[in-house]
Amino acid sequence: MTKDKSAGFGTLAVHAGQSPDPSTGAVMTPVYFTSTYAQHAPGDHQGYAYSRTHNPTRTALQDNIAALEKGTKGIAFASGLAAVDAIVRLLKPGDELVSSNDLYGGTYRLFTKLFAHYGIVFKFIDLSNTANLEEVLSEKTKLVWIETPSNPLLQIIDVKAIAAFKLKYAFELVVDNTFATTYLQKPLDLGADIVMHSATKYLGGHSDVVLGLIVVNKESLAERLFFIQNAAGAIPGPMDCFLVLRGIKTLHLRMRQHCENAKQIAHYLQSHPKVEKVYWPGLSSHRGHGIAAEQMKDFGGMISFSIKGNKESQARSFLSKLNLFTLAESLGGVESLCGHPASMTHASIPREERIKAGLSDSLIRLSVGIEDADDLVEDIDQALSKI
Ligand code: P1T
Repeated sequence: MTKDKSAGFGTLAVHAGQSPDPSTGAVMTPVYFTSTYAQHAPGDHQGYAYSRTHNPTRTALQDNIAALEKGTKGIAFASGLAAVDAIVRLLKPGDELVSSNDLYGGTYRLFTKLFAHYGIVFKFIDLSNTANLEEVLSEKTKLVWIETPSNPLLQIIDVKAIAAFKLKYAFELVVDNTFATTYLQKPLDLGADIVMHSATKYLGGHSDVVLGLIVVNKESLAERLFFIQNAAGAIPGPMDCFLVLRGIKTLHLRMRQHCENAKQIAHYLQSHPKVEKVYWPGLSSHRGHGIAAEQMKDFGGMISFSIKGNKESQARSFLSKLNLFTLAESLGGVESLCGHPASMTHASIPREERIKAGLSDSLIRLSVGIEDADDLVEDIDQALSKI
């Protein structure tokens, strides 16, 4: 059996970065609950001196995600936002970051409410039309930030087309791969420089851990990000690393079911007379369907939709009638969740910005789990029948 990078996704998901523990033979990576390590003489140790800098459980996770994303280095953080924070720390005052205008509210808040105070300039534009990028790029642009599919409107951004602008402008392209996951999409292969994950979502997969991951394939970026990881110290604990390592082992199996269930629900919603609009890139009516089919293996488990009449009260009423879908923040767990982005995950974006970007008060977001699709459709059907 090969465990090298040529192995298939499932093989890498289960094995990459991991081998039986040499001291005991433990098949699962031990959870190294230690803050420090004995040294033979000052500075003479086995590669581990202090757990903010290195921890073997974290190393296994970092090597695992690097292999899956086809990068050279993985760097783990205490949360998805801590990973975003580390990437923006690559910038200095006066630098510009251009971002797509549909993105997780917490990322927007970190950009505009924290980093903007340090003189970094943020520009938010619609990047589902990549031609818009030309208008804002300059020699000051150091990062271009995209989510594809985006949160919560499931916009698709053409990663290769954005990467092509790097021939003319010197920026690093960051792809937040949280919604697609490394199973469905490989941003580094498409020309991105930095891939970022809220591993809290599909990678962990069981809604029991908060963690962030970054993968790069350039040594210079890896060095700077490892420096930030150690110098700023927003590291995940070993138990959290273990939980994400364990989650990733079944990522491919779970994602297939998430995608299949989402497909059934999206088609059901699309044909329902009370439904106004369905946002799921697998529908041929979706604006980004063609690009999604090219750059993704399948279309993912996230769906947003609106109800005819476009009233917030209807959205709230629908959400209150669901039984199987739990009303909650977050996504990507085995269980189905539902949410109201305007008042929940994206409430930190000013309403007028949200509306401009197309995120209405009536939008409903579903994180489709791996339960039986028929049961999920039945739940949505009974909730729609009551409004
Ligand atoms: O929650 P945390 O692990 O810090 O990750 C932040 C984050 C980053 N990027 C994307 C695309 C995300 O969706 C998130 C977190 N999102 C939610 C909690 C949510 O319900 O949308």
